[in-house]
Amino acid sequence: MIDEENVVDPSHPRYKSLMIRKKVADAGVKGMLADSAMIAHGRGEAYDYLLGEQTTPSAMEATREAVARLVRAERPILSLNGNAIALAGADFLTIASQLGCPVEINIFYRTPERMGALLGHLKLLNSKLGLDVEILGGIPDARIPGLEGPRGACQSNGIFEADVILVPLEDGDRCEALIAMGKEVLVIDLNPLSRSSRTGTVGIVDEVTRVTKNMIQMIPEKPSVTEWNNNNALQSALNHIVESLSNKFE
Ligand code: PTJ
Repeated sequence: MIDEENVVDPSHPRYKSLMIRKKVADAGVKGMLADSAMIAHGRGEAYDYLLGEQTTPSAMEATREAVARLVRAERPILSLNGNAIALAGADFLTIASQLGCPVEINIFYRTPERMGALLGHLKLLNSKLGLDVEILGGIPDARIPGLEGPRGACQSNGIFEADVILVPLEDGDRCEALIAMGKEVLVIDLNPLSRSSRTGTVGIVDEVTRVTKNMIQMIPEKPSVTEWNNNNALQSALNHIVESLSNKFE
């Protein structure tokens, strides 16, 4: 499967999933991630397994709705944590460039070392891709009200002032705090039962690397915002899991 040099055999039936896991492992070695990053990833993998490791129709609809809201926004922003950057940093920069908005590194377990590694990684990707996306988060000068400690730190010209915010793999507290600030919060989380999925304006129940690829395709289409019912969308995701489990051994 993965040998001692961390090389994945492409013939393995779960090659894609193992390659995604390898991205997390490699970023951990570079000091970009929280100690619990692989546990969080494993939780996501379990839900993805139950979803069939595919974008369900309801996740595609939620992605379209999130894109519509980002396109409509006056001050959109992508809030990126360690796992999101490890898994899809280049795609998030591409999305920010398409939308003409900044990204902001906003991490739960904030240390100067991790911030430095994440900023360095995104700057490198920016130049490799030939992009000039503004990367915020390094010099926080504002606080998300109600969030204690370093995780509430943000930039006034970024997350603090944004009207629509994309938050992949977010923790429930911050999602709630951002909603309380009056923002539209677009969540990417494989767990349809998580507080983030349930609290967000739009919950996309899908794997982050598939979501970013879909968003890059959809942004030029400029979809329209609908009357979004987040509970219905989350229920569809749960129904998909239940139906696929009940058909398993038929
Ligand atoms: O970089 P930091 O310090 O901000 O820390 C990031 C983590 C992810 C470690 C931190 O926010 C955390 O502990 O998150 P939680 O509370 O474990 O929540 C992560 C959520 O993301 C869980 O509900 C997982 O199911 C989901 N998830 C994990 N991997 C993926 C995912 N959702 C989409 N795509 C994934 N690849």
